[in-house]
Amino acid sequence: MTLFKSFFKYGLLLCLSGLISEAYYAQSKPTKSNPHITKVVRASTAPVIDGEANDAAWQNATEYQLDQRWLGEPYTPQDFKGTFKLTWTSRGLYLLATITDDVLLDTHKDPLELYWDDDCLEIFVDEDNSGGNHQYNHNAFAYHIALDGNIADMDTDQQAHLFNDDLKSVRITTGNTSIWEVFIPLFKDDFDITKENKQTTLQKGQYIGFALAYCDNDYSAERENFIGSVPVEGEDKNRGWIDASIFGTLLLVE
Ligand SMILES: [Ca+2]
Ligand SMILES: [Ca+2]
Ligand SMILES: [Ca+2]
Ligand SMILES: [Ca+2]
Repeated sequence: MTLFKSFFKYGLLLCLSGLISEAYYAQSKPTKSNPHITKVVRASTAPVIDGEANDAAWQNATEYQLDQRWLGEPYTPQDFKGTFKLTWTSRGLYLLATITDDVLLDTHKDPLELYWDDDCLEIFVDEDNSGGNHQYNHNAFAYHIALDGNIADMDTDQQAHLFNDDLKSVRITTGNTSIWEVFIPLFKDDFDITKENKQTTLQKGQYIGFALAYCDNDYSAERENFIGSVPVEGEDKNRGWIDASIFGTLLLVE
């Protein structure tokens, strides 16, 4: 076979395999623009939410970096460093975040006042991975978990409310390192804070919109950094609280 023929043959093969995988991907990929897909493996035993990372489910779970600077100046690893792991059961998502932060600051004692300017872990979740606006609706949620354990987000009345009865979170801090272990139930966009809401039963093959972030403030009036888990295109990267299209996508697998 001449060199030309061999190039032609393998080029054609590569092209065909590309088309096949493209067709498969098109069939299964989510419709929103952010292509950042993370496979999350099911836990055979759900982690105990106690701030201890010794659960079997966490031992082999992939660790991801929390390293996308959405707001603020460049920072050092002493100022902030974050990693996280995810797993799931039919009941919901489980998160283990390990955060190094040199100064823990909780200036606003009212949990509904400027909670994003205190140190907090922020969990973005979009049950059906639809993307789109969620500022004052429940197309998606942006749960802010404060150092005192309060969990706040905006509701349809355009006011902040507590979601302490929905998620379960425990933080244990040793030195400069905090472990946040969180159970995150999923709710559809007809969620009504005044009613009992039915949790979604999670299934293999399901896509979920998800991002994680940390608001780091050490000594300022407003947060110094906001560091997320997914890259956000464009100048304005503080869009997660409004636009679920910037979230990444989780794919639930066995
Ligand atoms: Ca645990
Ligand atoms: Ca810090
Ligand atoms: Ca949605
Ligand atoms: Ca801090």
